[in-house]
Amino acid sequence: MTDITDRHTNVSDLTQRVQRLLADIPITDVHTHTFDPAMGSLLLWGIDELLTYHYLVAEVSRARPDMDIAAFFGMPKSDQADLIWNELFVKRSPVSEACRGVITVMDRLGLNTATDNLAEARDYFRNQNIGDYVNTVCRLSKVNDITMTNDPLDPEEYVCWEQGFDRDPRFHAALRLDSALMQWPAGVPRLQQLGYRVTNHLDDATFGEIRRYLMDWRRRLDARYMAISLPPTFRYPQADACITTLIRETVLPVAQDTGLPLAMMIGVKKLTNPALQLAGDSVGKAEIETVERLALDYPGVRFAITMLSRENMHELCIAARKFANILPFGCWWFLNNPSLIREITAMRLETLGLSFIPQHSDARVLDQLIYKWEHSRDIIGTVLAEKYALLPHAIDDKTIQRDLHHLFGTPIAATAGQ
Ligand code: FIX
Ligand code: ZN
Repeated sequence: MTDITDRHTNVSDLTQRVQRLLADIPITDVHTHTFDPAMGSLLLWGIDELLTYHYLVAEVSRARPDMDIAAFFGMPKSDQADLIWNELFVKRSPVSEACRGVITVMDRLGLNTATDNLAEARDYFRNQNIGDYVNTVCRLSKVNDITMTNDPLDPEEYVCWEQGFDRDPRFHAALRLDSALMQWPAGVPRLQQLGYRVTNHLDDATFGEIRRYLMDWRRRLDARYMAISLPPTFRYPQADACITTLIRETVLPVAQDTGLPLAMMIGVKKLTNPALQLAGDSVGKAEIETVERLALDYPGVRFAITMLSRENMHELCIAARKFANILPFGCWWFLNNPSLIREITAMRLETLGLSFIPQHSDARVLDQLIYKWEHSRDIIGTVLAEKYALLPHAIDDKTIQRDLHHLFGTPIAATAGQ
């Protein structure tokens, strides 16, 4: 039995080895809001987009409670960015995770982070072309496989798919279902515009047309999975809930017939504060029994699940121990902070071994891949090293690399039956 001193040496040695090896592991990012560079202005990048990320809008609304948020949103994006920089980075120390992220990106790009203005940063980005810059971001972040969030009902995105484009092999599609199915019948007019003969009535004809929509666009996007975000009140079974009926009658049959995984992101309370727009969403504790019943009733469907409430994450680990068709993934949104990534990763390793996907970036701005993955690799690698250090036998580099490839290098679809 190694004594406490040896054990501490062992942990620090293992941590250094894991981090060294992890630095060379290509990362698969299973959920982002970035886009293939061929999709034009849908792909957000650069200092003004980084600084007007909705996480920072929420934080500047706290730094400036006197600010008229509607007037803020009416300002040019560069003025919004200047204001956020001044309030959160100059007048206050950028210690929040979202602020620190911007600092990490600027630093890794060689930009001065102690400046009181954005002139140098804007000059840097003005001189970038997106093709080379995607390569720079992928090189710095080690991400080489990026899953987008794709919505054919979005008019701007629809045009891209209709016109067609040469796809960048690093960017993969996921068919997002929210605009079609949530707040039914809000999606009906757009589905009809795309030629699907749906009506407001939840009947077999409409179900059949929605399934046709899913099958058509799964193929057109070459989608890796279907995805939907759901409120904490989502229940299955729930006889009188539109969304439960629609998922049961359309999404799950397609998942069963095609083997396409279904990613369910559960626990978001949309627009708790509508004035903050995207920054106005909040969190609520969902019912884990709903996830368990879905996994029980649909054993042939692969459910990739992430939840937004910290309390739900432990319940999800236990549910995943009961159902192998539940794949926990990521530390989503309000959980994507060092203290919680550490806690969640430890509980997952302790309850699930390596049978989960530890992180996704949820990046909305391309450059965020740099910080979201650097910050997460540091923590996840360290927690894994601590678990290795508890084993009495030596762990060689090959074993560590095998485990890291498994944790960081497999897309949701490929982890079926892992
Ligand atoms: O539903 C989602 O995909 C969420 O991740 C987003 O709606 C959210 O705004 C986000 O970007 C969180 O990180
Ligand atoms: Zn997301």
